Amino acid sequence: MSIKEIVVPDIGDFDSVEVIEVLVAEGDSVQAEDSLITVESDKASMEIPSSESGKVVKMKVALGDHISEGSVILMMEVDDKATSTEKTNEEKSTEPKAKTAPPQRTSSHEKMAPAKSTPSMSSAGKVSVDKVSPTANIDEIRFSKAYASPSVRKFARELGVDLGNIKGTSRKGRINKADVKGFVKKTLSSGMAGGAALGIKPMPEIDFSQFGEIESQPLSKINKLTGEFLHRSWVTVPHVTQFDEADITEMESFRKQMGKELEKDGIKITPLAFIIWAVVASLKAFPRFNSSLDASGENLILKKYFNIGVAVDTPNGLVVPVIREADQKSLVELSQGIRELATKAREKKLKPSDMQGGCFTISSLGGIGGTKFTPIVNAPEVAILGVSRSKMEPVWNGSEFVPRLILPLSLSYDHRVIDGADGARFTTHLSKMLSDIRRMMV
Ligand code: CAO
Repeated sequence: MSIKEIVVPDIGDFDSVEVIEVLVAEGDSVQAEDSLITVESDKASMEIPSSESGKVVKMKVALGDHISEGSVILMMEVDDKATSTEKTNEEKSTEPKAKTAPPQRTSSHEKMAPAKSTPSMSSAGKVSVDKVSPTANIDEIRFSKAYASPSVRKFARELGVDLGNIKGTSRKGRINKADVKGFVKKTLSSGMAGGAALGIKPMPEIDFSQFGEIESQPLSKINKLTGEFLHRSWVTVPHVTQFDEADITEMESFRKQMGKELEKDGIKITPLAFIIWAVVASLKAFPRFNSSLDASGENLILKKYFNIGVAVDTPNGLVVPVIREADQKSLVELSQGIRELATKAREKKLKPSDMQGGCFTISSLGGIGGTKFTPIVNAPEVAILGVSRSKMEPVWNGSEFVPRLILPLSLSYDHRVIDGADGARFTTHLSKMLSDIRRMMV
């Protein structure tokens, strides 16, 4: 090991130019030809590459310094053995190669017209366009017009980031590496990553106030969290929704009869308790609906427990508390469980553990209205049941139309795990359970 001075090489007619970017820091490991600093004259800017590989032990320049050929940029700890091996290899090579890449020039956004692509001098001395192939979601014209150095352009391309979307924070609006990292971080946390990964351009920023009066309201914490989960499920789970309906005429008359008896004890039973019971019976008959794919997507984890999530509408947004061991609970216990969790949810008293461990979710909009809807699977669960408002309808019994109370059901499922035929079998079974409550006794 030895300590070497890394100096500014021949930079042509650049003399006493200002350091506008320091691209490495003490302690960094650097490869030969990695860019160390960017300098700028009144004509153009240029990246100065390293002539050696090693570890930066001392920086000798700082932002704003003026440097010329021969100025010391930094002190580097160099592995002499590696250098001599490299040299031997280079000598063996039949093609002569320049040891140090010439400095990389980039256009100045003020003095020079923006380059069509991003030319940089390769180590063989030839002009090469970006080494990384263009990414689908990069607008090449905006990318080329962006004010950034070749290394920042390369970095952005590697991440698939369109520099045209970034506002530079360096002098004169130049985009630096930190700006690219900040943009990626912001994009990931705003849930835009799914779109970028799919090659979808970000939503344009529109000033809606130009069309009329507006009010900006921040999303609640629950809105943001739920939005992230739903977005992930929407883009990663291939959804199919199976519609069906159940004749709940008998179930409703039984519920009303029971309701009267239980009213004096302050207990109220809604259709949802029956639906949870029927869902559990259907999960037992179709165990694949009570499963999750593991993170690798290669194995199906079948669950032997029956924890049912119930979507609850609260003033702050949608939450999904879980009724544990629903298979062990009576209708009254299920009703009390729903009420307790819904109250806790609306009073913001749910604990994280109240929302974990679900196997299957029910989203009931029956108390509100609507005919059908397509719920989004609460991944990693593989299916969700949407329940809409029941309605009295004329049903043909073979000889005449009779009034029957019909409950609309919408089952969305993960098509990677559940086939269409099984989707239809599940809702048929569920409908049968709800239509004939004598089955509850069996
Ligand atoms: N058809 C007709 N009436 C229904 C019904 C249905 N499918 N489901 C419930 N009702 C009735 C109830 O019987 C009750 O009527 P009464 O007061 O006359 O007895 C009334 O509607 C209100 O019920 P409820 O909504 O208070 O109770 P619930 O047990 O049905 O539901 C809960 C509880 C917490 C699920 C519900 O309040 C809720 O928050 N629903 C919204 C869920 C949601 O936002 N889903 C969308 C998620 S996005 O996928």
